[in-house]
Amino acid sequence: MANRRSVPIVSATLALTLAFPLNARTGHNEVNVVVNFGDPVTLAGAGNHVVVPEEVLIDKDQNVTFVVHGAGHGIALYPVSANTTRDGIAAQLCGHDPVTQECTDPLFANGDHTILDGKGNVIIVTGPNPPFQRVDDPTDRLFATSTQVGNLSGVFLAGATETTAGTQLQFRFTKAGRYLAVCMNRNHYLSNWMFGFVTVGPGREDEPH
Ligand SMILES: [Cu+2]
Repeated sequence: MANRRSVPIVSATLALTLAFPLNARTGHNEVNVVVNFGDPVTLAGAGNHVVVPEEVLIDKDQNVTFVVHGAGHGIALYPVSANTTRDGIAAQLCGHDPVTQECTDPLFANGDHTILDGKGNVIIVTGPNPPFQRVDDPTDRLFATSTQVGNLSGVFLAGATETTAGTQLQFRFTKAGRYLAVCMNRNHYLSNWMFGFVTVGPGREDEPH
């Protein structure tokens, strides 16, 4: 469902990005790709717990701006192997009812889960909740917005509402590779599959001549 929904939004986002390159350095060709963290139309419920688009492709040294929609989201970013797929990650998360698309195990999100990439490398170990209130494994992670310190879980990001813009976080990808962006909300990620990928190409200077 998210795939179908993402198509027109990607087009609109790219059009906006190209129409308004807000960069004070004239002559500097800045590319900024928007990834919506939370569905920008459906602002509540499981339908909000998606990353739109689920896949983006950029060149090295380009930016991704994560724009947060709806409530309860935290963003964490991990490098993964190039052969890591959406299906491969989803197969390690809560199984979904084929009709309702809902997680069939209400206890799943609080369990201890280990997420592997396509090569079998350990990417995320969640530990159980309690005490781990977030999807919050710092190992090899590039950044996290809502990490737990001691017993205090980090606050989630302010998302866009009908009338208010949400948090906009920009990350500059300086190394080629494939990256997994997950929601740090255990229910959103582990139960509702709220994750997406950024693939970073080698960049022009690295291309063979
Ligand atoms: Cu979320």
